[in-house]
Amino acid sequence: MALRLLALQSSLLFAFQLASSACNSDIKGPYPISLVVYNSIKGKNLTYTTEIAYRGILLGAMKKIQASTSTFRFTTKEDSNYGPFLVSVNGVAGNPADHTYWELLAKLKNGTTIRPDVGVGCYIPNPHDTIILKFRKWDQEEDHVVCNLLYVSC
Ligand code: B12
Ligand SMILES: *[C@@H]1O[C@H](CO)[C@@H](O)[C@H](O)[C@H]1NC(C)=O
Ligand SMILES: *[C@@H]1O[C@H](CO)[C@@H](O)[C@H](O)[C@H]1NC(C)=O
Repeated sequence: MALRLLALQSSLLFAFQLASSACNSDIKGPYPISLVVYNSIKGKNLTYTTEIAYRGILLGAMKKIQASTSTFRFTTKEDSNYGPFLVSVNGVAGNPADHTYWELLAKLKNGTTIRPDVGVGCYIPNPHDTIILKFRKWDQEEDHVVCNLLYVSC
């Protein structure tokens, strides 16, 4: 009887350990990303690094950087269709009259730079991504080509 109880107890314990280890392996830790503020008009870059939650959104990482340093500030404007639109970074604001805006780019681990097809509230950086916020004009000759291609494909 005692032996049977012991056997039951140990098999229960085993099942518990199995279940808890399966759960633990589902919990994935935060991972590092970098953020480069690339001001192509003033020609100066600023780089920040932070840890982003597993599959966390870029906006969360940007808020985290903003909270931890006095040298990164940004503002957004809520768009009813697409969520937060990045308006200004470090006091430099995009302006429809000047055709300027902050472009969102991501340099992947393999070196390829992509232009995400969603904004900061939807983009989920990959581990070790370098996010590039690039102040630029949207009516530059090359822009038209790049933008049109991207918009057509989405
Ligand atoms: C023109 C345009 C822009 C212009 C808008 C400036 C202007 N005043 O014209 C510029 C070049 C600034 C732009 C930028 C971006 N855009 Co854009 N844009 C468009 C486009 C082609 C037309 C929008 C439009 O004029 N609609 C007509 C007007 C009357 O309606 P509206 O509601 O007033 O339009 C405003 C919003 O669309 C807003 N807007 C434009 N793009 C974006 C993107 C985001 C994330 C937000 C929140 C708002 C927003 O600006 C418009 C003018 O004020 C659409 C695609 C389409 N054909 O609809 C993509 C589109 C809206 N853009 C898109 C994206 C992804 C971006 C960028 C994130 C690209 C990038 N990687 O940098 C950036 C925004 C970065 C940031 N700072 O937050 C996506 C949004 C998808 C999504 N679910 O998030 C779309 C749908 C294209 C696509 N790839 O599928 N964009
Ligand atoms: C700024 O960053 C961009 C994007 O990573 C890069 O192409 C450019 O050479 C950098 N400029 C300077 C001055 O470091
Ligand atoms: C890098 O990875 C992206 C996405 O996984 C892929 O689309 C791209 O072709 C890759 N580039 C290179 C140079 O391998």
